[in-house]
Amino acid sequence: MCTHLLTDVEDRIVLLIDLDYFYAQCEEIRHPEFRGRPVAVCIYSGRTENSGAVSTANYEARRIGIRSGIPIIAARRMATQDTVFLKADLDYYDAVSMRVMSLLRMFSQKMEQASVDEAYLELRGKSYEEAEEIARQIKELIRKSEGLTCSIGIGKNKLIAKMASGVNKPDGLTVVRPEEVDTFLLSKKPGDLYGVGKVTESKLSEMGIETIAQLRDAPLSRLQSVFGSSMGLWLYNASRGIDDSPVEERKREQYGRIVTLKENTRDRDTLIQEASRLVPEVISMVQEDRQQFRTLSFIGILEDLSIRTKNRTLNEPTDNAQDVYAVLPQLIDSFLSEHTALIRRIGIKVSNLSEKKGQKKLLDFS
Ligand code: DCP
Ligand code: MG
Ligand code: MG
Repeated sequence: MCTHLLTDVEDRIVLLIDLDYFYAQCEEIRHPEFRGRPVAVCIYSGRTENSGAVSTANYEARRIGIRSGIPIIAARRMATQDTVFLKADLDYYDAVSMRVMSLLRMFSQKMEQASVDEAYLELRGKSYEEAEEIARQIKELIRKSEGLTCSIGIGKNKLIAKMASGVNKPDGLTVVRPEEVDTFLLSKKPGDLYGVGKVTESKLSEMGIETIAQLRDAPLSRLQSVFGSSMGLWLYNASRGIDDSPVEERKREQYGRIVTLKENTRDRDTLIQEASRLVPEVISMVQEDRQQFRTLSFIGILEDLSIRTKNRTLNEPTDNAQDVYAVLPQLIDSFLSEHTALIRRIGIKVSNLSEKKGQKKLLDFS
């Protein structure tokens, strides 16, 4: 069965699905009255009324200069009268994200979630026409079930798919066939290669490399002497559209869930009760992935938004909810004895994972 290893890379098609202006689009869904107005979703640091940063903005807001990463104060200066400023509701966006990701999983066994709003899917044995049709179905499904638009890029590898997804945002669908890769890349700048940051870009520029064509002319040895052997090789390959990195689910290191409390509190019973409510969901994720954990953490986010954690490592790995219920009150007690501030959000997390052996799913035998 290893004969297909060599053809692996050639016969695959990669899709990158990225949700458009994700946090802001989530807000437009539950507040249709905001549609058409500039919307900025902000993470407030809490220090002063407007301290913090914009985490994302809808396209109306981007048109007036409001975008991810800028200080809220700067965004307020650019804002028109009808601009809406909202506090980020990460629990809500996470829940939407999880639902979208499970929809995407239906389209391929090979999926890699790359961030809260994007994932790579790998298709095999399909034509580019078929891949494009699948992309349309994905867009339709996400729109029907969640009301969200996304942009999809299709290419022969992750690099090309990711770059293609950015071409026609929002609600884009861009296919770059293997024979189009050269034209596509030569129309871009080195800084457009996904993975080239500002530092690399300016180093390249110092070397006199301003275009992809010039990057291709640079000898591998020169790139490696400036950027190190692996980054040098990556640049050499990327400028030629070569990227062999596999689409694979990143190994999870933890499972967890966080909620915002109805009101800030230090009440032991309330904390135990609210934390216990998170247990079934976390445990079912662990069990579904056939994992076990040894470490359990109670997370408390205090009034000033600082995050504090109490951990307990068990002697034996487990995937059992009862073990969690047994330890939680002790963790909460020691948390309360160490921190005097009111608690605003709480969470539980399990980590120190290992695979649960001996129970295979039917699928594994096929
Ligand atoms: N995000 C953030 N801070 C940043 C960048 C992003 O909090 N500096 C969050 C908010 C975004 C989400 O991550 O909604 C996804 O990031 P994207 O880069 O995909 O940006 P958007 O989905 O917001 O916009 P686009 O339509 O360009 O994909
Ligand atoms: Mg996005
Ligand atoms: Mg994204």
